[in-house]
This record gives sequence, structure tokens and C-alpha cells, in this order.
Amino acid sequence: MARRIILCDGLASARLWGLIGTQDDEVLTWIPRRGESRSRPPGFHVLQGGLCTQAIGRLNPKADDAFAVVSDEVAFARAAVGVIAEAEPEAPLLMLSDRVEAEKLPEHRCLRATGLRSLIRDDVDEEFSHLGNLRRLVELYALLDPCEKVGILLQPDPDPDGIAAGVALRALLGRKTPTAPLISFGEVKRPENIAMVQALGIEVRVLSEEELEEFDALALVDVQPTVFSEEPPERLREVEVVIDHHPERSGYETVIRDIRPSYGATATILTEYLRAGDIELHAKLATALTYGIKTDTQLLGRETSPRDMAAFAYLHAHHSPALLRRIERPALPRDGLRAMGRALARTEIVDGIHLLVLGRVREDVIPQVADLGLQAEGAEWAIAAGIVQRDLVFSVRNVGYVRAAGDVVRAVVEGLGVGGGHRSMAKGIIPLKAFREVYGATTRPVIREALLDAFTRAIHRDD
Ligand SMILES: [Mn+2]
Repeated sequence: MARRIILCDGLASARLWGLIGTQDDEVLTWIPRRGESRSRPPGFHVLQGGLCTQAIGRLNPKADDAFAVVSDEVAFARAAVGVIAEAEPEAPLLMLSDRVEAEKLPEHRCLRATGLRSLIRDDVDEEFSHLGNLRRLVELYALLDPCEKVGILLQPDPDPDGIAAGVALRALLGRKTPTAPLISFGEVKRPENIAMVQALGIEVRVLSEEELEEFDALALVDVQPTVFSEEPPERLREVEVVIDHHPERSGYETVIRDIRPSYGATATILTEYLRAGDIELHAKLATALTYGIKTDTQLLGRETSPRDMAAFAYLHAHHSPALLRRIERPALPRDGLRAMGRALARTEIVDGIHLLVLGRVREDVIPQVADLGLQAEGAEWAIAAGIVQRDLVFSVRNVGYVRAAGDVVRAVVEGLGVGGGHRSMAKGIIPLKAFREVYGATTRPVIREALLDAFTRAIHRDD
């Protein structure tokens, strides 16, 4: 069995090691400092002969043994590295010290240096952070448990982060839809968000301001009352709970306020609540939260905090990849596939721009075609355009190191329609009427030529 040979500098180090808990595979040695020779830290043996090559040799190190040195003295640490390297040049060595910097140590072919107390300290800080979340949770229970009906209010056209956070809050409260429905002033509209609620079986009830009266408490997640309007309705001026990651707004009162603008997603805050409360994480809930964090941070991109990364890692272990896939890649209808086939048959990449014009399609086909388009060899940009009801809708993707997709789309739709997005993904909508007025027709060749020209100019324009 591979052993760990531990060398502790003085009584305090040996005692600390003993407190952390020794293991069967550890050979525990220590070197008493002046005046400590009568002490006996339990389980430890004095390194006979002091810190020297012979003493290390007498421990009979084997090829797969590893060493650890615990010391806060530069002289001791340096000497220890030297004698261990001399006795066992191949043996890996872990230096555990909160005072000795790695640069102060002699050259060694396999040495890792880290603090010991700082490791424990980090874990303690982490636990305090869990405790802070647990306190929030206790407050939440005290406030909401006595309420018969709690409304979990989301933004109009709720996004995955809001929906996931709402579902998580309901799970935390141990409630089901009848006593804690997800509510919104506007329905879920975007195709990718509809895919999420469908795949996860989530219901978002659309209601009017008057209907808020039926709730004993209102909990707002991923939104604050003054988002709905500068002068929110009476009931929203005093709410019970606000949990959000958007910048703090004024103009309303709430009993519990947990606003963390440094977080990339509200789903991250709720994930921390779930962890703090030791609440069992079902695959569906974990998947919803995973998707919420992914979309709100643009796949853990720029606005991601270490908290989001930690929550994501925690959720990842519990989520269902199959379910996540179903949300991210909804099943394509057959006529959508045929439209894609026709567009691909005539595929062309001009100046790194891959434009695919689909004709009339279901809206959720368009972003998936754009994703596929970006996989084409030589494509830096992929644009998929299709006609949905009375609009020309297009999705844009790019490789990330070029001009921001959102800016390009805004330039393309200027004066014609609406659009926007992020660094590498964007969406635009131009009413067919407006398009026809400018370009004369809405046939596929006309759309193709107009968009290619507009995108080429927006992408390659220099400013
Ligand atoms: Mn959000």
C-alpha cells in the first residue's frame, strides 16, 4: 500500500494534523522544537536523528510513497525539501505551509506547495456562506409557511432563469401548483422558452393585476416590482419576497429582499438555497436550474461569477442530459427539415458569411438551422432566416472572436424592425410589410440578396 509520510515541524503542526484526523496509510513523524521533547502528540513518532537524510532513509520509503511537510518556518521547509530529495529523489512532496512561499523552496522535480490552515479556512468560509443562505431560508419559511396561497411572480414573457428560479422556490417551500403557482402578466412567448416549459411540464399562469388579490403573499423572482412600470399597481408596492440578480431598484417595499447583482443568474441564488437547506434535487429541477444558469450567463460566458460556476457544477451532477437536450434541441418538424434541406442544397459561404433562407417555417426551426450553419467549414457567421406569420425572422450565430452579433443585428434591422442579442447569438424580426416596402418583394432570392448585402455591410464595416 502506498503510504503518506508526514513530517511535522514542532508540536503545534503535529497537533493540528492530529485534529484534522490522521489516516491509516499515514506515517506520522514530527521533529520537536526546543522545549517540546517531552510532549507526545498522539500517533506521532519523533523523527529519530532529526531532519537528515539518514533519518528519512530509516523510514524505508517505497517507490509509491509520498511525503508531506508541515511547517511555517522557511529554514525548516527548505531543509526538509533538501533532505527528502536527497534520500528519495523521485518521491513526490507536498509542502503544507501558510507562511513559506513556493519560490523560497529549493528546486524539486515533483513538489506541490499549498497552505494548510488556509485550506481549512476556505472550507469554513464556504460553510458560513451556506449558513447565510440557510438563514434566508429560515426567514422565508417563517414568513410564507403560514400563508395559504403564495404567488410566485415572474417577468412578462418569463425566461428560463426566472422560470427555473420560480420552480425552485416552490420546491423549497414544499408546495405544489395550487398553493404556489408561477404567475406572470404575459405568457411565455419565445420558442426556446416554450420548449423548456413543455419539456419540464411547467405551467405559468397569466393573470391580471386585479387577480393578485387572491394571494396571501407575493414572491418575485428574477424581477422587481418597478420593472412592470415606474408606478407599479398598489399590490406590488408592498410585496413579501424579492429574489433577484438585477441591479437593485427603489420604489417598493418588501419583507424579504435578497438581491445579488454580482450573480449571473437568479437560478444560482436558488441553487444555493437548495444546497443550504439540504433539499433533495430531482433531475427535472436540476435540469431547469442548469438551463436557467446556462441561458442567463450565455453558456457561462462573460457575466459569470464563481458562484454561478459552483452552482452549475453542483447542478450538473444531478441534471438529466436527455431532458436538457430536449429543451436545447427541440424536435424538428418534417416540413422544417425539408425547408432546411432545400436551403442547404444551395448553400454558399461568402466572406465567411453562411446565409440559409428557409421560406415559411415554424419559428423554433430557425435558431437550430443557425446553429447548424455555423458548423460549416469556413463559416464565421451563420444566419438562418424564415417567414413566421407576417414577419421575417432571423437568427444569427458567430464564432465569437468577430464583431458582436447583437450589434450587427441592430444595424441590419435599423429602421425596419427589431433585433438584438449578445456577443455570439442574436435575433432579428422585420415585418414583411416593411421589408417589401424597401426591397419590393419577399421571395426567397430577394430575401437572400437583401440580407446578404445588409449583413456583409454590417459585419465588414470598419469603425
Ligand atoms: Mn435572470
